[in-house]
Amino acid sequence: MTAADPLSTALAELDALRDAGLSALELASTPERVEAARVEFLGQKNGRVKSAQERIKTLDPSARKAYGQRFNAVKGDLESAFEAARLRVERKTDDRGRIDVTLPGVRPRLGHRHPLTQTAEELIDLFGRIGFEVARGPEVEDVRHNFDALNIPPSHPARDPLDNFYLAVGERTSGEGPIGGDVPMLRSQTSTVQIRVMEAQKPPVRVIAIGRVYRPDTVDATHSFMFHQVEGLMVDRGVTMADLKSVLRLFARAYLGRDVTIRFRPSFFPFTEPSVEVDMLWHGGHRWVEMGGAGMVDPNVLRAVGYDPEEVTGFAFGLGIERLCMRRHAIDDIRLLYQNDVRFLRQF
Ligand code: FA5
Repeated sequence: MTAADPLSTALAELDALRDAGLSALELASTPERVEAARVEFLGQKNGRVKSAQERIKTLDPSARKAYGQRFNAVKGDLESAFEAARLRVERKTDDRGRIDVTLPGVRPRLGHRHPLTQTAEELIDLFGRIGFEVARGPEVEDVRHNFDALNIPPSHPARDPLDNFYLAVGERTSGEGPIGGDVPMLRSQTSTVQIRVMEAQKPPVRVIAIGRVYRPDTVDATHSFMFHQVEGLMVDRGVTMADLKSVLRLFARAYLGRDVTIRFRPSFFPFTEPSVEVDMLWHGGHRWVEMGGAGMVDPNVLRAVGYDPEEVTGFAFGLGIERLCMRRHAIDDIRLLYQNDVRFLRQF
């Protein structure tokens, strides 16, 4: 075994000095103890830091730069720790070490709910006022609820493995045909909950479902690979497209404000006919951003859950919760909602 070289030994001792000094200062609970720790470590005459400084002279000139740098860092750390300790004990105790209970304390900073949670709660409240109850469904779904029962044919591009998070399909061999049935997946839309609700209850139905959905989308200012949707479903005798548009306009005004403009564009979803996409005029007023999709529930979907499309009709919608929250609070990048930076979160 070779002995450690003098520089390594000296650096290790500097680190040990720092640890000893920091713990002495942290443990000191009265001004006297803080002062004693200061004299021991940072004292001008015989302080341990001073001795460590002298040691540089004993080292080979080639080692002095490294030692000097480490020494300065250790000294800086101890000086900051002393300052922190001094402030901590300052005036809080009298000369016998007793705490002065009349001094103002440190106000604890209270946490609060995340803006997305606040948005979800507000949506539940707003839709609740017009008679929508809350329904829930699992985030780990099966292909039947995510696609089959929603009238999305086996060959539909929305099922592409590159656009979905399928689970446990690693052992499939080619030639097995489209992914279907019980194959588990992270749901890509909350429309799955429409099916679960209709399978479980007879009309009339008036529900919203809020939750996370997953898609391997490329992340940018308005896209994330995990986001939240609010799904709405109303099925009853005589429900029309006019009801759908009124509910969405009412909701947009209530949540986003009277001055927010929304528009409906003809679109296509396999589970609604006719279908629309709903856009909102983004903050700044220069561009439209898609808020969600909607439409009249396709008769095939109603039939598949045992409803009679001759008797009842329905509308459904699915809106992106992040984008609603962003529009409401003029947030320009979805990623801010997921970075957990308290300076951002504190504003809501
Ligand atoms: C759907 O997901 C349909 N299930 C909506 C629907 C429900 C139509 C019921 C008809 C009836 P779409 O893929 O367009 O549609 O997504 C709906 C909304 O989710 C978008 O308008 C957008 O607001 C939001 N969204 C979609 N992808 C992302 C993403 N990667 N990041 C954040 N939000 C997203």
